[in-house]
Amino acid sequence: MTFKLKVLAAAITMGFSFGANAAVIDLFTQAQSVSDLLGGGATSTFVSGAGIVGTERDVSVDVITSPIGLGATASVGSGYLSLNSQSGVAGNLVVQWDGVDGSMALGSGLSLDLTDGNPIASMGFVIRTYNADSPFTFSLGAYSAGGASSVILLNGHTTAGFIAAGVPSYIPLAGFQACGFVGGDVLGVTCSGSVDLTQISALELRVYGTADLDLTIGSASSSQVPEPAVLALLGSSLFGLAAFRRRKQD
Ligand SMILES: [Ca+2]
Ligand SMILES: [Ca+2]
Repeated sequence: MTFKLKVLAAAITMGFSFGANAAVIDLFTQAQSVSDLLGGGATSTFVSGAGIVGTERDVSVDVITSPIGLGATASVGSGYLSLNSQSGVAGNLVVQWDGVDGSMALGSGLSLDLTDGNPIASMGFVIRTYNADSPFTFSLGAYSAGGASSVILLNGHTTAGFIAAGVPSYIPLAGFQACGFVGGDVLGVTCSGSVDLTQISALELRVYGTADLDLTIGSASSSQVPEPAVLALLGSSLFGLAAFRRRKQD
């Protein structure tokens, strides 16, 4: 048995296929690679170019468990974000879209309307995992002015080999407003203040890997999702809560 941890598999495709309106986060076409070994903290790189909201993508890898001398590598290109870990290695991956700061400190350089002018209830992310051979959890955090934030932590889906269509995880935008929610694949929604989804200053994806994880994720955007499609596709307790909250507001 090889202990290679390929995190080539966490393909995050956020909502592309449902409508024309979309706030593109990252097409994952600008190549980037970062490798880390145990000790010495995380290793990070910063890449700028077209197809990245706020121009710059910050990526760090932090190996937390490893036999001597082995490590993990995150790479981006051809529409995918991947993480490859060597034998027995477990590591965490962080991807930030926070404008040009050249730092893994969380900046505030975005001015992003995740709704793209649409009702929050009609928008969401679809995060597709194309390959994940070990358990992992991941979070998506949205930040806005004044220290407001909302972070959704989810269980990732494992796959038996590479799945060409990907295995989707759905994150309705309204989920960021469902502070305290736990249910389904959602392990928690942690809020500080009231995040303004129309004025996002930073987005952050975190992947918490376990040993021998190979993960691949696809390109990322927030897109319009027709409600019947949402109901049919999601049917999740998270969306149910979002719909409940919306009815209360009406
Ligand atoms: Ca940055
Ligand atoms: Ca940063």
